[in-house]
Amino acid sequence: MAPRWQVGVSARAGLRAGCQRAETMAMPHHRIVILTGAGVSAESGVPTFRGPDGLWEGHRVEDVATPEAFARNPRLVQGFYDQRRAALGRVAPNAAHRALARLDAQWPGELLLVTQNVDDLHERAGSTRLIHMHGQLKSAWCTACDTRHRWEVALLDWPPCPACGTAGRMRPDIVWFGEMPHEMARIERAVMACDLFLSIGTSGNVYPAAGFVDLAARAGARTVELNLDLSMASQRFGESRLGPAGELVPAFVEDILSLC
Ligand code: BJW
Repeated sequence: MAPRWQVGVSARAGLRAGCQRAETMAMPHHRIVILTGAGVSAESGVPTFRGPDGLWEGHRVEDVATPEAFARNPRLVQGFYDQRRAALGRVAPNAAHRALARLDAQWPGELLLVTQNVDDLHERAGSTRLIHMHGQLKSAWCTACDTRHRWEVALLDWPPCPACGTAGRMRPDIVWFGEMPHEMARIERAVMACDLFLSIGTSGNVYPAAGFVDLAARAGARTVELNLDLSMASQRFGESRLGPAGELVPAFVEDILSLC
């Protein structure tokens, strides 16, 4: 399907003015918040959650990605996350991750990339202004002493916590259903203050992330969705553009940076 992207005259003028102000006054006037979901990593070979080849292999993610499922069958859940952590070594950032890293490096105003993804492809592409709101595969959380540790290896054999030494209490540092996503106060402040809210590759099924577009729109931001298909949230965006992130995101970033 052809892209449906249009930049309105006033939006263009606003962005250009923002870039100029950011340069001449050395202070950022244009604030961008980007939300990414599984679709941004799909072209790297990381499965999405709710597609036909859904990540949890026949299980609804809502049924298995819960603290209750972990309590019922910890070996199954630890093993599943161990496999996905190991699989990160076999995937690489794609053109969409690289374009967002370029935007991060070259955008003179404020920018925050909020990812729902637990892979590390944004940081490997070079993004630095980044929050992993649903946790990270390469982090483990000790529920005995409430510390988090960078983690590259398996958790299935219940290693002791590097901080408190307790064995059997390290779990994947992943936000499951019913748990509070990370850094919500900081994210909501940024969303409510942004001029441009951009959502990439997310189905809009999971809250609070799916509600950010409403917060941004209420605050007067321009809201843009880049997604393969129409999502649950499409109607709430000012603009949608349909296609693969690996094509749409570099074109979008080029457009934004060309206004500076
Ligand atoms: C492409 C593409 C390509 C494909 N290019 N695009 C009733 C109403 C409202 C809310 C609730 C409710 N009952 C319960 C809740 C809350 C609950 C919730 O939202 N439930 C829903 C099921 C209704 N949420 C929570 O519990 C959250 N916590 C919470 O709410 O705390 C309380 C709170 C209150 C107030 C403020 C703040 C907090 C926690 C949610 C945790 C989600 N965790 C997971 C982790 C799974 C573990 C794992 O990794 O294994 O996060 S679930 C899973 O879904 C994962 C993802 O980050 C998340 C979102 O999925 P995403 O990224 O959108 O992926 P898909 O697969 O759904 O979509 C991919 C999209 O890409 C598709 O649209 C494709 O078309 C597209 N695409 N290829 C571009 N090449």
